[in-house]
Amino acid sequence: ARKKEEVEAAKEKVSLKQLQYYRHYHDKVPSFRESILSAGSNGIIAEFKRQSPSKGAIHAGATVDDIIPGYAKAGVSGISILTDTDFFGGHNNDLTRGRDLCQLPIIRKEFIIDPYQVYEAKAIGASAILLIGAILNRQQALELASLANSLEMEVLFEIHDEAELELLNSYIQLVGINNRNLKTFEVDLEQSIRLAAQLPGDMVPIAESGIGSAEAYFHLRSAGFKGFLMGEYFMKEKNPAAACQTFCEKIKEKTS
Ligand code: IGP
Repeated sequence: ARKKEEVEAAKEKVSLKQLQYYRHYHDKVPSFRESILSAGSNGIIAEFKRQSPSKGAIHAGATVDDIIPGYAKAGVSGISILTDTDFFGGHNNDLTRGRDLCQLPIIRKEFIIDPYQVYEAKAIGASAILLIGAILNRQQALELASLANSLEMEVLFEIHDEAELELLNSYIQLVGINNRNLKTFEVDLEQSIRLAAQLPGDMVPIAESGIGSAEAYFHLRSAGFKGFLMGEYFMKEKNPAAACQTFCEKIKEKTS
């Protein structure tokens, strides 16, 4: 309900028409699908996150300028940037700045419930939007995902249980399985692996949350996951980009 009010206020401030004059609205953006599936890609999607409801402050005062170029240099496959302010301390400007600082695909991490937010994602420079199964019905999922595709953005659709498989549609390119139970905040990789086995074959499976070791990464990878969304493990460090670099090097060593 709070998000609904926030979106209504945003619409009053910046009309749909005005969004089309944003610098990035007509940009051709890089594809997550291509980046993740390309040869030699490590599939890591590094997240920029200052705080979260489960952890509180993770890296208060972090700036995109300090971190995103380093994530890119480390060799990740993509970037995730939170734009939700109330829960995650993020801003639309964080994403726009990120777009200017690297060539990687960027996902807009936001609680999307309204088409306006999809246009907004395009205007600030996103390659893809996150849609969260737990807060959408089938009709909304279809409407928002097809709109994203028509604006040449991809869709990462997040699910956390079998029932939410029903919400998937043909406008979804990437399916995120959240390892973290949003009610208990517990992380269970095995539950995600069981769920991944039931996905339609053409959707790229992404493991989300709680990944904090090379062992967990390889375990998920050998179970068929192609993408790995990692936030806190990097962001909790004083130098997140350096932590990301170290992790990517470790992965590379063990892969070859
Ligand atoms: C990253 P972690 O545990 O590595 O910081 O998790 C990401 O998966 C998590 O931030 C996330 C999220 C979300 C955030 C997953 N789904 C939905 C906001 C909204």
